[in-house]
Amino acid sequence: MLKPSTLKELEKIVGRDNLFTDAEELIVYSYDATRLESLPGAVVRPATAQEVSAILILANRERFPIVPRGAGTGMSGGSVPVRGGVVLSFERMNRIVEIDVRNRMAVVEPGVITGDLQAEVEGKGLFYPPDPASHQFCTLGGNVAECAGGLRAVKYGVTRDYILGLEVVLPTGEIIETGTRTMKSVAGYDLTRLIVGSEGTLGVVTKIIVKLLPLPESIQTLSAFFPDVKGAAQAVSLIAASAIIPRALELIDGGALRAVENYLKQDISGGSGAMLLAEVDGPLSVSASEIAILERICREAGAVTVKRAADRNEQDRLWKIRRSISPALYTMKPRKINEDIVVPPSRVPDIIAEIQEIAKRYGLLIVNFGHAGDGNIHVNILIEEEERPNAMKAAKEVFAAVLGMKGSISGEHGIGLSKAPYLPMEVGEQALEAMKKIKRALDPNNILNPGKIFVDNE
Ligand code: 2HG
Ligand code: ZN
Repeated sequence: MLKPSTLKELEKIVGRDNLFTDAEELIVYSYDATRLESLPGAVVRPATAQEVSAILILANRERFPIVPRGAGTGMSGGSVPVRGGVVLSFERMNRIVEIDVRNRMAVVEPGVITGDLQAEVEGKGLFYPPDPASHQFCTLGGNVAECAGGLRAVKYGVTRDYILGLEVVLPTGEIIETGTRTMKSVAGYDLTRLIVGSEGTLGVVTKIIVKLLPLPESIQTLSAFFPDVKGAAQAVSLIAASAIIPRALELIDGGALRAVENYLKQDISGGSGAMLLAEVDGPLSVSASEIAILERICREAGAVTVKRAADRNEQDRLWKIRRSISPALYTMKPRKINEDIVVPPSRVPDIIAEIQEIAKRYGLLIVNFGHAGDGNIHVNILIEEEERPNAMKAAKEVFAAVLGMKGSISGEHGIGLSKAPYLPMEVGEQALEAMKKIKRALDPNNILNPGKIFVDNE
């Protein structure tokens, strides 16, 4: 519960129009895409790093939680104010401050929508590769907090690979700059990398310097349909072992295909058991020969239909299908538990087979889709509420299988609330303690996003 005097102080910092306390306003900031929810005591919309700093200093003095929030599209509960307190929303810090074409970098505020930055730099012949499926809604601040991945990670890597530097307000209120505007720098500890993916627990990001690439000359896209997911998974592991690195290689199993066909009301697959979407880019001569090789590999792995997208419209149609899977799955059953496991790409066929086995054993509907090219599979357990205990047991078995294959329990969605109980399974007690020591050193009063990553982050 926030005291009236605290609310007055907050109002002084951000102004009356940027402090929300009414229940109907607070609800909007109480959940993310996991559908986990918890009401904050207040929401503030700061406009500068100085305002953020003043809010954090107040939070330390009065000991209330601060929860930074982008667009609330997160998939692990990272922005859910599970212990109440104050949500920091970055709607007003949404400027693209600078695009430096010659040095291929941009400076943005955390509230910029990822797709807006992509479009803006593309207009200047540049390319910001990280591409979460929610790019039209999610923000760069949220992407940095969770180290978002997305469709193009297989070739281009994830958010951390494009962050040169940050402006960060530390939990105790100091404003620091990390990194540089140069391609290299080894001056001191890499605080940029520490903050990226720290899920809003170690600092509040108020400015982001991103690295850009030249826009590839051509893009070619392929869809391949298989009788079953086994063939599609086999194709993924063959492509991963080939000399080609596609810029996207997405797998969609039969269950996910049916869901998206119902949702978009179109027959996408002619009843196929799985679909692969592959995309290559680069100079035209290179992309043309690479797409032909991918086509051949898909056929060898048993694809019955393989089609190249004829033009930009056809490419957009295919990516719309892919980006609609997650929303489509929400309509299948009352509850959607989504996991985000990643295994070495050669193990994709094994993990899919193992998950199917686990689903059968527990009598659960589990669909698999995602960024199979980099081994990152979105395992979605779709349930009625009464199936939850079984779903949790099944998820734990999936994690054990993933770790047995030297994988990770989260490729891109983060630990947040939903995976906190399982983090020790992956990192072990000593690494976990090292992480907690960093947290305690930077945030001695546990002001910033408490309850996340560690089950007991006191
Ligand atoms: C995607 O790739 C997102 O579509 C969402 O990461 C995944 O809903 C999901 O499981
Ligand atoms: Zn994803």
